[in-house]
Amino acid sequence: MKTQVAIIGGGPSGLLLAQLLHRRGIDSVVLERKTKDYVLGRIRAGVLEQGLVQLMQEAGCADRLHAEGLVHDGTLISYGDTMFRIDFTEHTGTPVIVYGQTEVTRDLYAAREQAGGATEFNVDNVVIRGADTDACHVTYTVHGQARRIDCDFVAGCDGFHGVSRQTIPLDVRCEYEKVYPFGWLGILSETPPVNHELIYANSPRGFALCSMRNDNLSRYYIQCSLSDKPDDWTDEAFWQELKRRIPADQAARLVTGPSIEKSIAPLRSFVTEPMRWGRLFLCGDAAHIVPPTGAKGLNTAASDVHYLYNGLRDFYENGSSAGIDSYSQKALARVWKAERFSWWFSSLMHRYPDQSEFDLKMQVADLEFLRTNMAAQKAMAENYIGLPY
Ligand code: FAS
Ligand code: PHB
Repeated sequence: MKTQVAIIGGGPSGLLLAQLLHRRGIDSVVLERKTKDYVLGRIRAGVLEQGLVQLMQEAGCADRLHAEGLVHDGTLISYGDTMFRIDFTEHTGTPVIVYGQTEVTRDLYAAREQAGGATEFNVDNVVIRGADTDACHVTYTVHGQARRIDCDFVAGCDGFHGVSRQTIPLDVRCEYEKVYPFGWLGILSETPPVNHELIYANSPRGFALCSMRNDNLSRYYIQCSLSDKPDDWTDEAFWQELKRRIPADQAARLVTGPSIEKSIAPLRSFVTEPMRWGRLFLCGDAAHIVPPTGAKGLNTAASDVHYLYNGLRDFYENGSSAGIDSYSQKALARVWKAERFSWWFSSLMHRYPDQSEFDLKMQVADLEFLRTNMAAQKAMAENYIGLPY
């Protein structure tokens, strides 16, 4: 088989890139390790920056997003029983959209199928070969059958545990990592959200987040120990702990119910440089990871896709390699700002085992400054709604 761009990974990065390229007549093949249902079953991000919304529009996939997505003009932040609001639209003129990553991925798969795009599921043993030569190709197996795709370029959109990043030689790659001493226990429940906006809560018992997917589907998280397993937490224990971490008036109005999904995500900050090696380009979680506190994971994958899509378009339509040659530097410039914001917001909102009494005083002073200073709120809002591409 031959294609212009071989895309490893059928998550949001790979699918969005494939759809954007298709709309410009650039051919791609998507190779996905799992099944479509498995990919859609993963409950992940919930908040979309305008940049991702615009890319979905450019991809022709934004109808349902606009019909069902929830426009959020701000968010609530609480510490103890103090709660204040950051008004994104007042500070930046821009809201965010609450629309689950599962739905983004579902819309992109529907578009891929409608376009008749080639997607191979259940692929194994993916190996990217000759990325640093003019004979770039990918070999893999499907149900034990050996396959090969000859391609101009490879987009490594296969997430943190994929093969793409590992293809770049160790003496070329430079990796930066911070592992957080806690995880997020998340549940999905068919209950009305406790508030129409998100609540990020810093409490002496740890972080909590109240989010949602729609008027009767809520998403809640609590900071938990890395040694916890989802089965260690009954629904009742989760609800009781969540109530202890959010302001009393919110806890009093919390509607509880059975969890329909329960999972624990470890938190890390991670970046690999460069994001390009020859004909291989890394996109999304394959290149970087953020703690989900700032809702930057999916949204930073989107800006990578934006840079790579426009670079490949420039190459095929104008014969210029300027865009693909500057991809890594452009993408990383924005990645590091997302890493900083996610690290800062995580430091502000979580309890760390090694925090001293002084550290806790600094955290409260930081929160007080954010609550009372409009310049601080504007800076927070600009990062949260998404820095420019
Ligand atoms: P993905 O990991 O989504 O997709 C990669 C795809 O590649 C997967 O479908 C995988 O099956 C496939 N793949 C892997 N190896 C392969 C191989 N060798 N061959 C072929 N295919 C292969 N972000 C937020 O903004 N908010 C959140 O609340 C949030 N929660 C998260 C919770 C968890 C548990 C995780 C892991 C991430 C979370 N994220 C969150 C970040 C998440 O949304 C990612 O940023 C987003 O999925 C990035 O999309 P992709 O880059 O497409 O990577
Ligand atoms: C979610 O709704 O899953 C969500 C929202 C905001 C975050 C993280 C997760 O910062």
